[in-house]
Amino acid sequence: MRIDHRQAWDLLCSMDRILLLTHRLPDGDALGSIYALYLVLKSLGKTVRCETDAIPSSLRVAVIPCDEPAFAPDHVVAVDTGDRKLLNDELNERYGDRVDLCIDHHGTHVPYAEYTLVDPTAAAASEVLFDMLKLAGFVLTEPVARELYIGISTDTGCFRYGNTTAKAMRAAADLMECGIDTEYLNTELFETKTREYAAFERLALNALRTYFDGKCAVMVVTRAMYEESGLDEADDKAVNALPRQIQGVYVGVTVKEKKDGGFRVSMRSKEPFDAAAVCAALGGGGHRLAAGCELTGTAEEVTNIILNAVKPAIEKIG
Ligand SMILES: [Mn+2]
Repeated sequence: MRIDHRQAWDLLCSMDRILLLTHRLPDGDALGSIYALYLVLKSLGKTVRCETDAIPSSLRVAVIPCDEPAFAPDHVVAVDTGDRKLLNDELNERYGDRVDLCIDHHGTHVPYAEYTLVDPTAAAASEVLFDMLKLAGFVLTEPVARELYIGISTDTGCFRYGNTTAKAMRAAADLMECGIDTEYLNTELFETKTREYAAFERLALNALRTYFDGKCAVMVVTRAMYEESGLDEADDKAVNALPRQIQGVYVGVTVKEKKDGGFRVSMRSKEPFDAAAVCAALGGGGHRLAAGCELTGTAEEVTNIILNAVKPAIEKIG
């Protein structure tokens, strides 16, 4: 059942012995929203703990001490998780059908919780939480503000993506006024690379090729690149942005060789190229300017499948 911010707050206040969950391969919003909610519930005197997947080292700045002894939860709350399938398999199996409340911002939200607070106009689940806390008159502490800022800033690409609204920026301004060090956070979140990532990026960029008069860029990332750079797979997401960054490119494609064979394809585009349509035709899906699919074959075969699939749309652009 859909509920509003006020009802979600009242519901949280009525709960205790709460387990907090978020989606697999956690990003900044997943962690910012789960930890912000953890801190808020702790400050209300509740017994609460978080269960998350492995946290990428690029998001270490978000991590707070929350090693609670395990307890059997009376209530389960999920944040930033638009579908129970996005919980990791183990958590989905154990808790997927008994989530009491989900707080989310995905327009594609597939209901699974008993109560759902979803606001697709919010840039981040952390913004939904911010709205709820503001409405409830909860006085934000610096640690809570910091987590919410991490969530909103990462889901908007540091306030650059199309989901950046004036409202999201106002929320960030309010969070700044709680005394958080945004310069430090922005440097950690958007500028700092591990040595392994820098080595991995160099190898990946060496493999980048352009096609169709420079309108399409394809970068094939092989298993050898992970081995040579020492990069953990959980930390490889940022390279997906690289092919589209080149001037004149309408569609940038990152093709990553999976551990167990096959390739994961990430497609980023610029208007008027519809990446979602191309990826849907290849058995995947996503958003208009950021989509994906999975393909099998050799790297060369997969590249050819992609080039054939993007060709008609590129020719239309002219
Ligand atoms: Mn999010």
